[in-house]
Formats: sequence, C-alpha cells, structure tokens
Amino acid sequence: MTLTVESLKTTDTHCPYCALQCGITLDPSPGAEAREPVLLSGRDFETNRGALCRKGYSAGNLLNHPERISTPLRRRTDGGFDPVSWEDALDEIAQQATRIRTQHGADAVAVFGAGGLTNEKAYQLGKFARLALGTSRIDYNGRFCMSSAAAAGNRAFGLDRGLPFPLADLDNASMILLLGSNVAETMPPFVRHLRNARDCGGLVVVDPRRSLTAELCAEGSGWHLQPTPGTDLELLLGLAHVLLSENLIDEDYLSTRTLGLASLRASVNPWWPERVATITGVPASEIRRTARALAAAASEAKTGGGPVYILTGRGVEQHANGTDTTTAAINIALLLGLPGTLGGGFGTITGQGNGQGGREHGQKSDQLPGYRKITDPSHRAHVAKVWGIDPEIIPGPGIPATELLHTLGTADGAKMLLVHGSNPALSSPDASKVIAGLRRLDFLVVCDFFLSETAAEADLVLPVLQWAEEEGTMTNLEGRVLRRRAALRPPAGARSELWILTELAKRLDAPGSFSADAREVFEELRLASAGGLADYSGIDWDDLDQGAAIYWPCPSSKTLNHTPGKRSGTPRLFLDGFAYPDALARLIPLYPGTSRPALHAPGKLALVTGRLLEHYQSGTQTRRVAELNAAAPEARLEIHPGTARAHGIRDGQRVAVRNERGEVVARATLSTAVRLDTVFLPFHFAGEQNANLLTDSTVDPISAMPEFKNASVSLHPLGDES
Ligand SMILES: Nc1nc2c(c(=O)[nH]1)N[C@H]1C(S)=C(S)[C@@H](COP(=O)(O)OP(=O)(O)OC[C@H]3O[C@@H](n4cnc5c(=O)[nH]c(N)nc54)[C@H](O)[C@@H]3O)O[C@H]1N2
Ligand SMILES: Nc1nc2c(c(=O)[nH]1)N[C@H]1C(S)=C(S)[C@@H](COP(=O)(O)OP(=O)(O)OC[C@H]3O[C@@H](n4cnc5c(=O)[nH]c(N)nc54)[C@H](O)[C@@H]3O)O[C@H]1N2
Ligand code: SF4
Ligand SMILES: [Mo]
Repeated sequence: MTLTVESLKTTDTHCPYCALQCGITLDPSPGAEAREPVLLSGRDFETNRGALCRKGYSAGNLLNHPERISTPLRRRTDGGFDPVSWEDALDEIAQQATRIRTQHGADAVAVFGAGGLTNEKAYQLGKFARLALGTSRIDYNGRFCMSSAAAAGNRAFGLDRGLPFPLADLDNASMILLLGSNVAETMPPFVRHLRNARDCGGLVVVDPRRSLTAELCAEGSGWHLQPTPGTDLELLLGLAHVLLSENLIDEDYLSTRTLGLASLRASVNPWWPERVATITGVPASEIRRTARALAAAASEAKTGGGPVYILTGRGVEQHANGTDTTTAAINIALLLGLPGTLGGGFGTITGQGNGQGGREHGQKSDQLPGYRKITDPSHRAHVAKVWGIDPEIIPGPGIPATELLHTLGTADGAKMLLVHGSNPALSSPDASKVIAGLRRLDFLVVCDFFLSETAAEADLVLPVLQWAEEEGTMTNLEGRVLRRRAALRPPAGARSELWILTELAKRLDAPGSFSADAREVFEELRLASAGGLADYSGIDWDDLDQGAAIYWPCPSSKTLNHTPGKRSGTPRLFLDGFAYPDALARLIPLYPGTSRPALHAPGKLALVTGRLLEHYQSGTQTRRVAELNAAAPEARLEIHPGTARAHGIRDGQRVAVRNERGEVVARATLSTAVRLDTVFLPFHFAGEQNANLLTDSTVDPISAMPEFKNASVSLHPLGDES
C-alpha cells in the first residue's frame, strides 16, 4: 500500500519519543521525490538546545513507512487480516462491548492506555472507560514506568512531579547522585545538563553495569558505585547511616521542614557501612566517601556553591521494593536539606513522551483527572460536575496493570480489551502469560499505526495518527506543558483517537460529552483538573502556542490579569512548603526485610533488563527504522568474560537464557561492564528475543510496579547451527 502524507508548513513541535521532549522543527520536504515528507531538525529548546538523539533524528522515517496501517483491519479465522470500513469497525466494537457487558458485567470490558498519549487522549480515554463502558478496569503502561516514583513522591512530599524544578537547574550543579538511570543512552541530550557536576568532580552514578552514563564518571569527574542488582535500598540506608552517625545532616531544615527524624534514625541504626558492603558489594569506604561528599557539597550549596541533586531512574524503581528504594533516596535528599530549596533537590526522570501528563488525568485505575482520587467523594463530585453526570455513575477503583493483563480471559478477568499506545505482548512482565490472555479474550481492539506484536493478536486494529499529524499537549519530565502540533495531513485511512472515542461513545449512548477536537478536550481538562494537585486550570492554549514555559500546578488564580507569554505556573515546587496540609515533608522509616527482592539461588545469575540507545521500548517503531535496526538488529546478552568462560560461552555465541517462566535465545557479547553475577538484556525485541518471557511479575506492594530489573536465570550455550 502506498501512503502519501502531505506536508503543510514549517512547524515547531516536539519529538514523539521520550520525556525529554526535545524541540523539533518540521519543514516541508523540498521535492516530491524526497523519500520522507518532511525535513526534521533539532530546535533550540531548554531540554535539548538543538541536539537530538538518533531516534529523534530518524522519527520522520515512520510517517510514510510502507508498513503503516492505513485502514481498519479485521482478523480472519486463518489469522490474516482484511480491511474493513470505519463504520463497520466502530459498529462491531460497540456491539461487542454491549454484548460482553450484558453477559458478564461492565468490568468484563477493560482499557489499557499509555504514557505516550497526549494529555487530551489520556483524559478522554479515562472518561470513556468510566462513562461509555462503565468499567473500573482501566490502567496503563505508566504502571510499569513511573508508579514507584509516584508513590514515593506522594508519601514523602504529598505530591508527585518527576522533576520538581526545571531541568536547566542542573546546569549549575556541583554534585549529582544518579541512581539507576542511563541517560547517556536513554536521553542523550540530558548529558549536557550533567556537565557542570562532572567538571566539579561530582557526578556519582549508581548502576550494577558500567553503563555509558557510568563511564562519564572517569577519575576526576566523579565515581561509579556498582551494587548487586536490587540492593540500592540497603545502599541508601548505608548512606543515611553515615550522614546520621557522623552528624552530617541539616538540623535546621529537618526541624522546620520535615517530620519523622526520630523514627528514621532508629530504622537506619542497623545499617552501618561494613554490613551494607556485604549485601551490596559496594566497599564501606565508597559508602562513606559518597555520604561525606554529598554532605560537603550540600553545605557549600547553602553558602553560594552550586546546587546538589539526587535523581533516580528505572534501575532503582522497577523492583518489588521500588517505592521503598525511591523513598530511601528522598530520605537522603531530606537529610541533606535539599528539596524545596534553591540549593538542590530530588527528582525522578520520567520516561515516556507524556509519562508525566499521562499519569495525571485519569488513566490510572484509582485516579480521576488532576491527580484526583477515585475513592474520594469530593473528588468524584468535582469531576462528575464537569462531566455533567451523577457521581454515582463513576465506577470505583479498578486493578493495576499486571493483574489486569495476567487475568485476561479468565473467570474473573476482562473478556474484551481496548489498547491505546502500548505493546504489552512485549513490554509486560512474564509476557507469555499476557500473550495467552490476549488469545483467550472474546474481543481485542488495538489502536496503533503499525501492526505491533499486540496488534497482531487483535480482532480489530484501528489505524491512528502519528505525532506530526495531531494537535495536543504533552507534559515533559519537568512538569512543563508543551504543544504537540500537526505539520502534516494524515493519510486518508487513519483517524485520531479523540475522534474514535467520540464515535464509540455515541454508539454506546454514553452520558456526558466527547469531542474530536484537542483544544476542546484541553479546555475541559482544565476545568476537571481545577483545584486538584495537578491543576492545569490557569494554562492557556494560546500561551502554550506562543511557546510560554508553563509548569503545573497552574491554578487559574495564578494567572489572572497575566501578561501574555509571562505565565509560568510553578517551575519550582515546594519552595513555600511541601504539599501536605502542614507543609512538612515526611521522612519514612524503611525496613528492607519486608520488601526485599528474592536472592538468587546458587548457580543462577541476576538478569537486568533495560534499554539501548537505538531502540524505543517494545521497538514497534524503531525496529522499522532501517538505520536504527542496522545499528542494533538483535538482542545481545551482555555477559562478563569470566562468567562466559565458566559457562563455556564464546563472544557471539548463541545462548539460551532460561528460568521457570521461559527462555530467550540471544547472542553473547562479552563485556566487563557487567558484574560477574549479572547479565543484561534489552527489552526491545520480539519472539525468542523477548526479554519479558523471563521477567518476574512479583509487584511492589505499594505501587504495583513489577520486578523488571532482577530475574533469576541460568545460561545454556547453544550450537551455532540451531
Ligand atoms: N533509547 C531509549 N531511550 C528511552 C527509552 C527507550 O526505550 N529507549 N524509553 C524511555 C522510557 S519510557 C524510560 S522509562 C526511560 C528509562 O530510562 P533509564 O532509567 O535510564 O533506563 P533503563 O535502561 O531501563 O535503566 C537504567 C539503568 O538501570 C540500571 N539498573 C538495573 N538494575 C539496577 C539496580 O538494581 N540498581 C541500580 N542502581 N541500577 C540498576 C541498568 O543497568 C540501566 O543502566 O528511558 C526513556 N528513553
Ligand atoms: N523487561 C522490561 N520491560 C519493560 C521495561 C524494562 O525496563 N524492562 N520498561 C517498562 C517501561 S518503563 C515502559 S514505559 C513500558 C513501555 O512499553 P510499551 O507500553 O509497550 O510502549 P511502546 O513500545 O512505546 O508501545 C507503544 C505502542 O503504541 C504505538 N503508539 C505510539 N504512539 C501512539 C499513540 O499516540 N496512540 C496509539 N494508539 N498508539 C501509539 C506504537 O506504535 C507502539 O506499538 O515497557 C515496560 N517494560
Ligand atoms: S532524547 Fe528523547 S526526546 Fe530527545 S530526540 Fe532522543 S528520543 Fe527524542
Ligand atoms: Mo517508561
């Protein structure tokens, strides 16, 4: 099939991929002969300053891609697909939803959303699930991404925003402690914001692998701590022990701005550095050195030195104790007196393009727009009023992602699923269970622009718009709201998800109103979020259009009688106090025994999964970009040469990686960057290379985040012929 995507005019927008949301300019392509419809270039924007990574540069390649879906597809009994009209496709979805709801109850229809959707799509999807389907069963892939960070931020600060300060604040930092984040591969332009700390000798990276980011910490630039996977909580308790026992804490700050020091002190007592060293493998001297350096830098920051930051990524969060570990990192920042001051702070690095906004507007099973709680009667009443419905109609809380996906098609599980912006057949833990569930469903609908591994299982696939064809807003890792703009006319057969949801709501006789117009939905989102924690009510679409830097919360009172272009919302949170009624942050005592990830049996290795520079997430998009696929065509198992020798594995040899859940086959790459007890696999690949066939679906008891980063596996070298 040939698609022609027509380019309209020069347009400033943002990258479709990660939360850095690098500024991009799209120009009409110079000639009809050009393979791509647009010229894409990096724009001077605060997060990227003109730079883009390889994924961003090549994002235009997907707009006119030959494999792009250009018509709704209906599955045949032989597994192939036939094109169907939009009318027939939408009618069938409405009929199936009605039938399944009548037969099995409203919760038999479930919805799975994503942190890549615009704010408007995320908002309307949550509303659609609750009002048009009447189901409580909606959750989203952000559960696999930001849920531990969100839970930790909420309990410590009373509010969760990835970075509670603009990214550019890092530019003057004298010291940055970066835990479980590999920004050099996952957000390359981020690295320029680490430069000053590095030049000051203050970049400290905590990662069981010597990642590209850890390599920035050459002697003189900082140092790299390389703990056993899943032991960051103990490591952080060790740092807290040094700060408290050597009295390196900010007493004034702790007494005026926090609660809980006494119980924290008691909980940290058993974690002296020598004991922590035996668990984490990080020498006691390195633990002391890190704690003392942080305290010295924090104290200088208060007398004119550069600020000090503690940042976390998925490496510490994607564990069955991810909430506690992230909380332990916040405890360190609080002991040093950093959050809510200009002397530094704590932040988590959001992942997906709209990983921040996507978690605020009602895709989460327990949440309503504006970070409201679905269980709180006053929150329900506010949203019901904006929706023009009786609060009674809004269902209660649903179930989180792993449970939702692992119960598909079972007696208690959903019988029908609608997927928007995710590829859970590849990206969810213990994925063979999810694939089996998808196949058990009565009816699966997937909205995508490519036939992802999940879409390939669907009864109906609906082709949707790509980033450069749609209007909307996104909220980046700083909590800054941005405009995504349409530069191109979409291909004839594709439709916007806002339109799809509006058409389905009509067919399902949904109460309330739905709109296909992004600005109209944004105006309603403003009202629905008003007074909530993530308050967008003062944000003006026209101001965003002019490029104003606006950070939530931005209540309408904040911007009345504003000067256009000057509204800023709240770039820096917590300067006047934390989000608890008493304005105090909470120090939380932590007890690792109760939430520690399982230790590995003798002979087993820890499998860490994560990302490569070239590929994005489940790879649906980047595996289709020739240049990226050529650079990283397959999953490679990173293994230490010593471990390889012990297993009789040569560089480049095919290896079966196994555990009780499944098997992955990948070629070995020998590298001293991984520990002897650890192997690494990226999760961007399909079929026998799907790393999630091995991951453990044990979830964090608070956030429901699965243990993506620490599965037990054994290795079996294979002959090259198979
Ligand atoms: N190229 C690329 N960029 C991306 C994405 C992508 O798929 N590809 N995805 C985007 C999204 S959604 C996200 S969430 C971000 C994620 O961005 P990151 O958090 O930077 O990515 P990961 O590779 O998942 O994990 C980071 C590091 O954690 C380490 N790690 C693993 N286990 C542990 C542990 O127990 N302790 C510690 N301290 N570290 C550990 C890994 O070795 C890895 O180097 O990236 C975003 N950017
Ligand atoms: N083992 C392991 N597993 C992981 C992780 C890990 O570190 N290790 N990380 C987890 C994390 S942090 C994340 S965020 C998830 C991400 O994993 P997924 O949720 O699978 O995310 P993507 O691969 O980005 O899937 C997006 C899909 O939606 C399509 N798409 C893109 N934009 C849109 C849109 O606007 N609308 C619609 N309808 N479709 C769209 C794309 O073509 C693609 O098929 O993976 C998680 N899984
Ligand atoms: S760093 Fe992220 S936002 Fe920037 S170009 Fe790369 S993928 Fe896009
Ligand atoms: Mo993510």
